[in-house]
Amino acid sequence: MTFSDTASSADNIRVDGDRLWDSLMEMAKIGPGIAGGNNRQTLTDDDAEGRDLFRNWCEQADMTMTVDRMGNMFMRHEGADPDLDPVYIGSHLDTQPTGGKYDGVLGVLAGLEVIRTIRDLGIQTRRPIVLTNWTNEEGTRFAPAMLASGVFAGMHDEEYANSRLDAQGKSFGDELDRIGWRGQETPGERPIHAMFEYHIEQGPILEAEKKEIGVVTHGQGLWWLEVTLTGKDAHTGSTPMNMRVNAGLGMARIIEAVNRIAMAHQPDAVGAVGQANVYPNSRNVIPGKTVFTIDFRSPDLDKLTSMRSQLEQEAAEIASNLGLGIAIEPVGHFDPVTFDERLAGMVRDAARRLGYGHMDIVSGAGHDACWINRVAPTVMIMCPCVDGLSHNEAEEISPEWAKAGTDVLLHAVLNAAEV
Ligand code: HGY
Ligand code: MN
Ligand code: MN
Ligand code: MN
Repeated sequence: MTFSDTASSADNIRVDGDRLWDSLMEMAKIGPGIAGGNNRQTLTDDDAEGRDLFRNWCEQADMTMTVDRMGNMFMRHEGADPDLDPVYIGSHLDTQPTGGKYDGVLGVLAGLEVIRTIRDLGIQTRRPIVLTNWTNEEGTRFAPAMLASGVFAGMHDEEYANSRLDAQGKSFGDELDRIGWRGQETPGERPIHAMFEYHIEQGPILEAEKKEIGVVTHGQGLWWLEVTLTGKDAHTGSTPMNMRVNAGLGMARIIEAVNRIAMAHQPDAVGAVGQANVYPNSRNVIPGKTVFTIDFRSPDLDKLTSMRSQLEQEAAEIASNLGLGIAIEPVGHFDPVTFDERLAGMVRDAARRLGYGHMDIVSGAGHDACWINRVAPTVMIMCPCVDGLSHNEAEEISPEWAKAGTDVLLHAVLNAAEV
């Protein structure tokens, strides 16, 4: 029975919300955090264990797996016409060190629930459906974020990706080989008919507006700038204030400048420093070196560019005034994203038919879909999260929210797989 045969009664097709929630809780047991969330960082043994569980679940649903040279996992559910370009769904299984249970994981396991539901109902879609787990979306262990989907979309080459180092000096390539998840397929050699990524909002808008569904029409652009300040280690007690070359003071002034510049570019601009290292990091040594990463974002390309150039100018002045050496290296970037309006219409139509409150929204966070959007029609679906909190172990969603977005994903995918 194909989906179009059931179109008249399709509106009452729903996913199994309990089965979805059980899968989320099962996956959350792998790489647990210390405060109820997850620490399942990319290419760790925990990531490998999560990949194995995901693969087992997909194989139980008769899906066939292909892995590319970046470790991206592609689980295929066959369609009536196997020669047609597939519809892609999915997200990422890797988490922040102090991440939640749903960032990325919801999109992967909701995609699995869509396939499980299609199989339970005996529906055969015209097009195949491919469920993906993209390697290293977070970019916290190996910068930049969305590294492997970026290689897939032709934004980074494999040599660059494999050379990225973590804080212990281990490379992406060595770690991918160590956990045994480097496949054979050349990244990007896969025609995509349409890509849907379902993800928690990671912000406060949907909950505040009491909408179950966010139809993501745009995504913020991003600059990650790694700053290295070089001063001089010296004794904090015996060195006169006018003789200090204090890299810590320089970092403090630049962090304040990041905040001030973002505030000056409101309403749609953000900036922060989340990662910082002070050397030698000893209580009684004036820091001779600091290394920290600036994160600027805006949906407005001009604002994004203006924040970066204003910061670089101010940072150079701050360094010069303090006698510090300065180096600024871009370690992550993507322009603001406009997603596919035809696919967004399918999401709105599904939410409307299913009776879920929905609104258009701009994604504050970056996602693999931001890169895939460059090589295929792509859209995102979002669900609210409690207090808009994410990248925090207390990240929380409700089972009802999880199910609502998965119902919408199911219907949007069934629609896209027929055209
Ligand atoms: O940084 C981001 O926006 C994503 O969570 N990697
Ligand atoms: Mn994510
Ligand atoms: Mn994230
Ligand atoms: Mn650019």
